[in-house]
Amino acid sequence: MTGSDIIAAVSTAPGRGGIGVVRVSGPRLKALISGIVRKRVSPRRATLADFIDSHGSVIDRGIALYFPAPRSYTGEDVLELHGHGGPVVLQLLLKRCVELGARPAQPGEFTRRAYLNDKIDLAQAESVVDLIEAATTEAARSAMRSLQGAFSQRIGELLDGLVELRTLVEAALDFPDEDVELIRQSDGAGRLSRLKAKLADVLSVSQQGSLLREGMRVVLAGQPNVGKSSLLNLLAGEELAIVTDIAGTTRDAIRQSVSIRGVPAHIIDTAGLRPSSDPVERLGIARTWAAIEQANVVVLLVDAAQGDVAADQDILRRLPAGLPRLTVMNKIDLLARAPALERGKDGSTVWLSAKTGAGVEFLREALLEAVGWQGGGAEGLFMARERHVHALELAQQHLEQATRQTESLELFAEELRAVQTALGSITGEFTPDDLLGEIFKRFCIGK
Ligand SMILES: Nc1nc2c(ncn2[C@@H]2O[C@H](COP(=O)(O)OP(=O)(O)OP(=O)(O)O)[C@@H](O)[C@H]2O)c(=O)[nH]1
Ligand SMILES: [Mg+2]
Repeated sequence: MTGSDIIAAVSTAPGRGGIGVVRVSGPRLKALISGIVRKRVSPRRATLADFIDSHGSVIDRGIALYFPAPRSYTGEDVLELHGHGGPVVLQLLLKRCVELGARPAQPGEFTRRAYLNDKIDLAQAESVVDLIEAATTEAARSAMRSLQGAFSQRIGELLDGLVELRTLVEAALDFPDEDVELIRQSDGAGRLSRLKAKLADVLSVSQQGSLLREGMRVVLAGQPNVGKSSLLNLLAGEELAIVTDIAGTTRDAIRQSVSIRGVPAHIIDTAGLRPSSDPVERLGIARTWAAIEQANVVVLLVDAAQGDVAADQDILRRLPAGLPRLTVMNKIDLLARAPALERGKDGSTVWLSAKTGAGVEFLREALLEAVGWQGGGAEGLFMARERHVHALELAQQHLEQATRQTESLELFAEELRAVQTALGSITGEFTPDDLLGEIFKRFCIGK
């Protein structure tokens, strides 16, 4: 338990609703409870009660729920007052709690206390936010899996394997005469390569999870009139952008978030790229290039009826190197050509019609492929953040460096320690003290 003060906040969304909840957490809430509710509130039972202000007038009538420490969300005493969901009523309830010794909670402070009191680890705490912010069903499901500990468990398994290896290495350092032999006998090399394989696996799943959380930024680019706005409207399922046969219709970038088989995609329709002397159009074109800089994948649209012309080649050449790209040959209805997906070295080409919708499924497939989505649904995925991906990549780098340290056992041990620090930063729980504990537990040094 942390020796913290009492915090209180309205936990339901702002605005009006059927029910509103004020949540309070802190050490010893008994006095606060009796200042608001004039009857006994039994632990973990719904108690219908009047909520009273300092003059004894009734603020609201609702349900009081009391969760004594440590069996609560935060691990401290927690009180929930379920009243009517009006902003004024809820503010009055909050004010009453503050009069009775609470202070307004900081953002995320309840979950932070849950973490500090070991109710959940850091990755789980983060997945609480991810669950609330999930933009698609798949994102919500994978956030829930992280919250239940699926991600933390995978990190835990990695740490277990690592600690075993480190224990060996530390022992070898303590008994220099036997070091190489000891590590050979205990299959040190085998352990190291299994650890690498496992880490690569977790990293790949985490990258997928991170994609689910952040979504992909897709920029539709190309010459004027090739059908970018038509394609945005098709993907969005509504007429968001103006479509005309006048070249240079779109000026401002238009953004819309859609779900592509459960993966959030932020689609950006842009001003057509061409030399222009119109100052407004030039500003629009500058924005197109700015959007391309931020993209995860760029879709170059080409009018299939005209074919891939020099202007399209110019645009292709100006795209940032290394940025995943797709080519869409649009308007196949004019050619009576069948939709198709052709995979090539420099990105796939999709033949479709933004007007009839033929071939759009191929585009969805190609987009998912371009950002490295491995498909098969989100089953088995867990929500991960860029922070986690970075930490895993760092761990991977140190593991690679460890592999190259064949000369010095000290440097090898040092790299392994760095791997552990990186992994431990994900769950926020593994400190050097824990490592010492592990070593003592497994090896009898005093023997
Ligand atoms: N036949 C046919 N016409 C299309 C197709 N897609 C777009 N068009 C037509 O092409 C014209 C231009 O379409 P837009 O979607 O406005 O093109 P854009 O690329 O956004 O053009 P700008 O905003 O000017 O850069 C319109 O008349 C559309 O109806 C298609 O697949 N088939
Ligand atoms: Mg347009």
